[in-house]
Amino acid sequence: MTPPPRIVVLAGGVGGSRFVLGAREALRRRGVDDTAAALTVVVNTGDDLWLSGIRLQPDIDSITYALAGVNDTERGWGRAGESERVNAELQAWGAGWPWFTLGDLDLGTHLARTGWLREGLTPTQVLERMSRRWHLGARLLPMTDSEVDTVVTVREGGGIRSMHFQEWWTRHRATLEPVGFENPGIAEAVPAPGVGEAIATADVVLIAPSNPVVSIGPILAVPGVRDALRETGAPVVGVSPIIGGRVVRGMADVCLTAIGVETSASAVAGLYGARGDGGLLDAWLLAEEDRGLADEVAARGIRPSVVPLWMTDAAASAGIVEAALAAARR
Ligand code: FO1
Repeated sequence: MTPPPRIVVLAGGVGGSRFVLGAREALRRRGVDDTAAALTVVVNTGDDLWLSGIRLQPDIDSITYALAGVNDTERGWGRAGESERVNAELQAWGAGWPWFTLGDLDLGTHLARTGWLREGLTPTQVLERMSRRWHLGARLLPMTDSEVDTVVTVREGGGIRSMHFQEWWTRHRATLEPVGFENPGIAEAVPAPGVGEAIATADVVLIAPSNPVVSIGPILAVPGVRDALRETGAPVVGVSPIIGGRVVRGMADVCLTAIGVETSASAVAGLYGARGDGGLLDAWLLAEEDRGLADEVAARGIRPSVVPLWMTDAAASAGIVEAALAAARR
C-alpha cells in the first residue's frame, strides 16, 4: 500500500476546524488508520489571551474540541452542553469581561492549561498533553511558544486606540474601524518545535479557509514560517475563505479592508502570492460562485481549481481536501 500523504494544514478558528475535520475524514476514507501520523495542524495563537488569571487559546481549543466531537457547533466556541455557573460568579465579582462568556467545561481546559504553563511546560508541551485526552486523529502544534496575542488599533472619535483582538471581535463585533493588526513580540518569536520540520517533510501544505488576516496572518508572521513554506518541496495549496465575494463566516471582510485587500477570492490569493513570484501559493481553490475569477488567479501565477467550497459537513470538507490534494498533484 502506498503511504498516506503527509499533510500540513495552517489553520485557525471555525473555518480551520471544519477544514481539519475534512482532512481527517479524507485520510480515513483512504483507509489510513493512524491519521495523526499523516496530519499535522499548525494552529494560530494570535487570538490567545490572559483573562482572570487564566490562559485562553481559542483557536487551539476550537480545533481540539471539534476533532474530539465535543464542541458547541451552534455557538461556534466552547463545549457542547456546558453550563455557565462559574461565568456568572466571575461576572458577579466583576472579574473577566462581561461580554466574554466562559463556559464551565471550557474553564476546566483553561485551568488545566494555566496550571501546566505555571509548572513550566511550554504551550507545545501543554497541547501535546491535552491532545492525549481524546483520540483527535491529528497532531496539533501551536504556531509558536511565544505569547504574541493580537492587538487591534482602531479609529474612534477622531483618535486612535488599541485593544486586544478579542475585545474588538466579541465586544465590538468588529464595528470599530481597524487601522492595523499587530502581534507584539512576534519579530523575536520562533516557530514552535516541530513546525519547521513538519513543513519541510510534508507532501502537501494546505492553507485552510480561515481569516487571512487574523488567523493565517499571524502564522505567516512568525519569523521562519514563510521561509519554510517557500523552501519546502511540497506544493502549497490554499482554499479561499471568500465565496461569491462574501466572507463565509466571521468578519474577515473588515480585516481585509483594513489592510487594503478587496474581499474577493482572487485578491486573497494575491495577498498570499504566487510561489514563483516570492509568495506562497502553487494552487488556489475557488468556489464555483467565483469561477469568473479563475483567469485572474492564473494571471497571478497561481493554478486555480474551481470546486464547491461550502463546508456543510465533514464529508463536504473532505471533498474540498481531496480537491486540494488533486490540485497539488497537478
Ligand atoms: N466569541 C463570542 O462571540 N463571544 C464570547 O463570549 C466568546 C467567548 C469565548 C470563550 C472562549 C473561547 O475559546 C472563545 C470564545 N469566543 C467567543 C470565540 C472567539 O472570540 C472568536 O470567535 C475566535 O477567537 C475567532 O476565531
